[in-house]
Amino acid sequence: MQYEAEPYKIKMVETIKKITKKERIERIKEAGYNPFSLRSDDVYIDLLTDSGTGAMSDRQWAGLMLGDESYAGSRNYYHLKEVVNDLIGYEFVIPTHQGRGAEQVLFPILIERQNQYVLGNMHFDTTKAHIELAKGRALNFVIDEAYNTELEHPFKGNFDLDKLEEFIKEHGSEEVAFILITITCNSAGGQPVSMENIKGVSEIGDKYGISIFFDAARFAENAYFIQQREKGYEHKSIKDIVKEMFSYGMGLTMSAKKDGLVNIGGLLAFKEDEELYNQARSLVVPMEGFPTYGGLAGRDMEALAIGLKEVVSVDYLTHRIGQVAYLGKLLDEGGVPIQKPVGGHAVFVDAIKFLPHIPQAQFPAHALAVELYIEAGVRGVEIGSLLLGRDPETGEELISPVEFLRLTIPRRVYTDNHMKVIAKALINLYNRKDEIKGLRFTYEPKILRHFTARLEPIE
Ligand code: P61
Repeated sequence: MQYEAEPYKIKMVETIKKITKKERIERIKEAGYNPFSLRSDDVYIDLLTDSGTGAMSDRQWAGLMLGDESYAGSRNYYHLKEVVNDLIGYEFVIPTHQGRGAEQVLFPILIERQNQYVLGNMHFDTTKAHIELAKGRALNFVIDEAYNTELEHPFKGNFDLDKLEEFIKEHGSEEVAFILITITCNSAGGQPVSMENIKGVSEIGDKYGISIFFDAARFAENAYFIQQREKGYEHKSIKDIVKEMFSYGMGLTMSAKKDGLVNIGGLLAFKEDEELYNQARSLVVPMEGFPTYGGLAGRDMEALAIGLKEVVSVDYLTHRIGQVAYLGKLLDEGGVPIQKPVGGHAVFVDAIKFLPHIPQAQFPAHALAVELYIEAGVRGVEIGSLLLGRDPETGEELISPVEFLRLTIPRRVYTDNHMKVIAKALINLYNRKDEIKGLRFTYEPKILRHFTARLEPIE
């Protein structure tokens, strides 16, 4: 550890600029106090998401030049397929334009009847939306420890296996369409799932005849945590851990915009079920494109094939996870309440503890996101009651078990100096937290409201 720095040097840079505080106050007001509606040119450090925002390597950029843009049978598809076969151990591979492209193809196949359940550790919002569009019901079984931000637990993304089995026994396995293991568990704070827990879920699946799938967006980060934290895996390679994890499922959807290290792309893959693959292949044509491109250009598939090989490098992962942990450490030392331990792709600030005077119905984490933008031009994102929305049946405002401001770190983009600026800004906010006010809607869209909502501070 003694002499470690970024495991890369910088060959190309993108200028970012900082507008004045006065300008930021105007911009966020124009944006209806919704950071999603800001222009990125008005953002200094952008932590909205780690999805598609990473920097590709020189090899990936070189790979773009090898794009074979044939409609059918592109050589880059075969390269991508080989990499997935080798790394993940799944035989059948379909590219998609991004994660939700894979979800929209797979879920209607697996959800055979209205109101069947899809059981997960914690479904991400767009995943939940796709389950519901396919007439299924999305339920979460993450361990209670995930909701207690102060409690240190090495695998806060784990399923509560007892609750999971109890539910299946009570409702009957025919009511369950499939089980989806999200690695890492984004909504709980980028928290990993242990191999033991994955194995446990798979045993329950076998016992009750329920299929196991992975939502694999951050699979390499999950594997790294297993290597660092789980007994028996400390001497295994990331590649071996990745292969073992996926061996417990029958397929995956993947947003490749995260651990695929690309700006656009997704995957749908099946271990060995050829019939399922054939069903998905037929459906992918009208939804995403011919099965050997699935909405991607040949060059995108090449960049993804290379990205998947790069992301399992232990040097890369040590720095990646280390940088996120560094930001967490700075915030913790400054007294800012965060989800502990720090997860893989982001630091999650606990807004209930940060702003105890703002009721959840006034969106404390969103208020914090707005203030952080005004303070330093840093754009984070709310993961809380604003994102959760209303009960689709009763229309009642749902209160989220957590209110997080997610500071999501793009891959290979910012330096530790950026981390210092982010931490300083939040610590300054913490020291004047009593001045921060809650927000209310001036416009509330019916579905996925957080993207386009407009709000105003409650004076
Ligand atoms: C994110 F503000 N995540 O975390 P797609 N599964 C998982 C994801 O994290 C995920 C998808 C599937 C995003 C992007 C995002 O309200 C938002 O490639 C575990 O984005 O289609 C995406 O993959 C979907 C940001 C999504 C949002 C929805 O930032």
